[in-house]
Amino acid sequence: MDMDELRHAINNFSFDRCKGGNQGFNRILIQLFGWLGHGMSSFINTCVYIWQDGEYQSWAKAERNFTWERIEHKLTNNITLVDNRGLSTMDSYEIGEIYAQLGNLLPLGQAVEWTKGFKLVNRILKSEKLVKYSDFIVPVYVHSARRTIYPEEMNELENVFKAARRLTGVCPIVVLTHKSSGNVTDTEKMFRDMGVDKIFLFENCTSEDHVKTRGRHEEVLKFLYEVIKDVQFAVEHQPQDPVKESIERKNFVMSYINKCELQAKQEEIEVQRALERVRLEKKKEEEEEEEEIKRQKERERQDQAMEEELQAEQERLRKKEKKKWKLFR
Ligand SMILES: Nc1nc2c(ncn2[C@@H]2O[C@H](COP(=O)(O)OP(=O)(O)OP(=O)(O)O)[C@@H](O)[C@H]2O)c(=O)[nH]1
Ligand SMILES: [Mg+2]
Repeated sequence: MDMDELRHAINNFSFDRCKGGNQGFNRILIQLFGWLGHGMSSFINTCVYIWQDGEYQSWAKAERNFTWERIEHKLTNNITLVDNRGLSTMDSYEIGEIYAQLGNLLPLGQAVEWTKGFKLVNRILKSEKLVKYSDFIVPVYVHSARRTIYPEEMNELENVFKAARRLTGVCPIVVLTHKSSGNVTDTEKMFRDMGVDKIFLFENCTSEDHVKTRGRHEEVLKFLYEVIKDVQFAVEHQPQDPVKESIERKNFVMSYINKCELQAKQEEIEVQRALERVRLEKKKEEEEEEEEIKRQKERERQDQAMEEELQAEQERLRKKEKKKWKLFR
């Protein structure tokens, strides 16, 4: 397909044109997620700039500040890109929030919070009337090719990708940014090893560098085309019932939160137990030290008594000797 054909296919995508009809959907939400500063907002700027093919602007306010909210950027009547707050630790609170987003359980346009405890459950329950079941979410993980992935992070990411597929019905797409300055070959291989099959390489457009090149245009159009093809496949081949699936997704996310909470409580109990063990051991050591001091004192007292007894005996003998000499004189 050439670029015009790709553009035409993307522009004309509509759920109504899928075999079997729209199944209750009317919009694709391309939900970005990834580490802080890896280029999510710049990727949105790149897509909008290339799609509109006009003047460059920083629509998603990259470069100026961190993103804190899930801000939507409409591309076509049926496709919207959603910016996100970047992950900073990838702990269970951040992952729980991402799962809730991918499960379409939280509304757009609100601050992204890494809420602890059961606060996320409350936010999900409060959001029930605000989310649109007609949105079809496509998970897109944005990662800078300048940053290597550590082995423990790979395991975590693999789990996140599996959950993302389960929550959305599509395999997450990976977007590698900083293509020209990062270690693309190794980073790409790591994602392939994790089972990711759709990886797109980008040198994002920025305010300093937004030259329109054929390569950039083609990559953005191919990316968007893959998104619509994945969605079309899912809608045409998997039974879709947005309301029923929303309940299943909610159960999945709730049980994840529950499991993390139980694990956190269990860890806390184990920490308390370990502290108690250390406290008891210390107490025992102190008691033993005290006992030893007592024993030492007792030994000293006995030595002293023996010494005194010896001296008294010597004194007695000396006196006896003296008396004997007096008698002889
Ligand atoms: N050279 C180059 N710079 C990039 C690329 N992507 C992003 N940047 C720069 O990296 C910095 C962070 O990019 P953002 O797009 O703001 O990153 P983000 O993921 O939205 O980060 P936060 O919202 O801050 O969490 C900015 O200065 C961008 O200009 C890229 O592919 N190549
Ligand atoms: Mg951002």
